[in-house]
Amino acid sequence: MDRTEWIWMNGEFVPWDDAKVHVLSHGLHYGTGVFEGIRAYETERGPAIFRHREHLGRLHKSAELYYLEIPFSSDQLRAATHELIRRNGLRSCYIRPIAFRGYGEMGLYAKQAPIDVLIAVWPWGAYLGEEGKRNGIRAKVSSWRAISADSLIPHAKAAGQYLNSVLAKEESVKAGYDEAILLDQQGFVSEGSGENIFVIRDGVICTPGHTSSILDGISRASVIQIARDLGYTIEERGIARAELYLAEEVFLTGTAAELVPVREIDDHPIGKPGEITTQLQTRFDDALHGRAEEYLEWLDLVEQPSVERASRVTS
Ligand code: PPE
Repeated sequence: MDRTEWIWMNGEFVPWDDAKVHVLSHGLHYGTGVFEGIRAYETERGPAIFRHREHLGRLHKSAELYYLEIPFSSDQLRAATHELIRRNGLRSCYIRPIAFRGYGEMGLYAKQAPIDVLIAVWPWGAYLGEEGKRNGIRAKVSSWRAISADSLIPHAKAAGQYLNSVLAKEESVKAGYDEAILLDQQGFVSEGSGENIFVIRDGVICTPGHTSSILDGISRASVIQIARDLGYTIEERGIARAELYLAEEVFLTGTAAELVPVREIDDHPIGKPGEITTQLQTRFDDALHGRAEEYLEWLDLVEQPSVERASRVTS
């Protein structure tokens, strides 16, 4: 992991090595935390954060679902993130805000333990590899089912829930694949270990809906909008396992992964990245990097200090 200089922690900027928590932090023991994965991209007008407000909104909603109160507003977290990117001198980066129950009380009803909030930023390359992004990845349907909505909350991006993703990912990598695809409790397709999934059949772009234990992905929503704007039909529906093998094209979306084609599932070839996948990938990439006029509103520009202001601050 690439280190940066500063981390924002509970309202203060602290050096990377000093950003520490107590070993008896509640979140470490019980997974009681919620987090986000966000990316900032280099654009002509400086670093810009993709759908920043939506990510911060989801962070607060995830917290609420688990009865955690984040002691900072989205506006405060947004301003802190901007300043953090400026201080670290980054032009593009991954952004990881996390809020978790901290140190102060043990046991499951630990209302005396405060909520710690921190934001870290670091450069993070292609999540499933550059080669995977270009030529597609090989995936395996996991023997682990996705967490069900009657045990945990797939709509929340909560730390403890990721044990499910970790099991699936470990299994797929150990078996020689790049990524895992999880089925939901009914045996329908849910999502990747850290990505939403899209399956193209007869030219129609299909993706599992909200009742299939998915995270309501922000990349997913963006790609759906882009596809609709290009005139494609999108169906949110239950997807049978065999449809993965019968699909013309399959791809994954996520903040870390961006848009990644899938070229093989359970040793069934899907083929090299197809026409629709490639078109959506290019368009999505343009949106991320501020090259698509109609999606500029998705970008939260990190204002850079003007040369005048910067010199005033240093003098
Ligand atoms: N499903 C899961 C389970 C998931 O973790 C992610 C993001 C998505 C779908 C896609 O959501 P969105 O990023 O809003 O489009 N996974 C994050 C964590 C990756 C990690 O290894 O950490 C991410 O992509 O940042």
